[in-house]
Amino acid sequence: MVSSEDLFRRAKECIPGGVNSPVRAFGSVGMTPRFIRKGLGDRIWDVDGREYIDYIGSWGPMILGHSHPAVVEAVGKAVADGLSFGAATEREVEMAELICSLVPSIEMVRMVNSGTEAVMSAVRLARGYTGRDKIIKFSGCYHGHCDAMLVKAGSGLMTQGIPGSAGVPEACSRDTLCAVFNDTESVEGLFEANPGEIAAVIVEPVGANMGVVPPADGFLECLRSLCDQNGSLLIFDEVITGFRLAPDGAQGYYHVRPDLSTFGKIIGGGMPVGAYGGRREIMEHVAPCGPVYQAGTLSGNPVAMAAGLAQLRVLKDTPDFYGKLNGVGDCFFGELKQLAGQAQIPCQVNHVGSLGCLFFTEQPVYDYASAQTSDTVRYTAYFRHMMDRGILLAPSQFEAVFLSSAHSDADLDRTLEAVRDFFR
Ligand code: KE4
Repeated sequence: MVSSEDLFRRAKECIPGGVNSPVRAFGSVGMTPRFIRKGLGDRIWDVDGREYIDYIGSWGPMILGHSHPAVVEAVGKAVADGLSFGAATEREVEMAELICSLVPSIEMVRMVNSGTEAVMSAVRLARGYTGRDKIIKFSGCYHGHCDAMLVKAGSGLMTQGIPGSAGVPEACSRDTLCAVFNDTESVEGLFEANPGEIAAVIVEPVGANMGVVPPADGFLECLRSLCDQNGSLLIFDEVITGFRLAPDGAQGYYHVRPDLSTFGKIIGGGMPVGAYGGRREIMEHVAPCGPVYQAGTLSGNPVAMAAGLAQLRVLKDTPDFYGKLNGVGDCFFGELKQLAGQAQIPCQVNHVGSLGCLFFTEQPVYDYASAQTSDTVRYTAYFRHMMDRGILLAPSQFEAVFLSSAHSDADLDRTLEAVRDFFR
């Protein structure tokens, strides 16, 4: 039987860092990464035969758990008819119609292959539509790895402590301005210093790449009015929050309507899918009907569409899906918060619905700087403690716990018991 250690050793010979995405390397927890063989429901198995309750959930897509029967069946049927044609298919129309029907701010949507591509395209569209170059983002928010967004990003970049990235020309990041999440004055200041030059503000409506950081009351509303006052577009990066917090994502959950939204993860059902969309008069600037170019060989791939459609239809057709899942999240993270409050170790719990995390710091976490006060050595001890008990969390303090409808009460209770053990 091959081991994770064997595979990691081989992988490092032919894949940078032995992984196809940095966070998978378990670098910040100083361990050999687990190579996964199988997932079913809320469980995954590594090649070494170990079983885990999975809270990574592929970083968000597995909101129904692994290998949901409706998704597996849909993919099987789609594959039988061919994997890709480089031509339009009915499923792309069905996916676009479904997203437009679920998200009121979306009148038109374009499929791409990742969240990064969705953000890159939405930023280009905002620039093309407004004729302006500057973009405001927020420190600690991660929007994928397109050059313009690798400025004080969250997720892997935060874990590695890299403020930006090598290889990004200053010319590409010069027009990306960084504000402070939950600090409206920092945004106002950037607008005042760059009058008439801001194409868009892009924000994760719930920060989930510096750990989980909810928006302060009024923060999203303030971004909306600042964009309106300055003729700039508001872009909600809903790659994580889209179809997780509500049928219409964080924009529905918080009742703030962006001009453009980006999606990924859940809309692919585990397959590589991203999307960006918004008002018709903006989206009609996208080629071939407008001057903003964007394209993709596998965009709207029929197999990926089948997986995404199957997942979105289960979410849409399951009575009170979000009320139930968000309720499970409130209970689970509420109990976690209680344990944290009783613990001798300084820690905080932030959550929104089924998305949350435990920070090892004594101060409340409400932005990038406060998240960085977390004790990552303590987090590593926590991660290893949980893993030893068959519970797989994110191998980084600056990621999220993703709950799914497949997480059983028994598994959630077992997880909380393991947390109690850690705090003893
Ligand atoms: P992808 O290109 O990885 O599909 O999406 C980029 C992206 C865009 N926007 C948000 C809010 C995101 O969270 C992401 C990607 N999320 C990380 C997890 N925090 C992906 C995990 C990884 O990089 O391996």
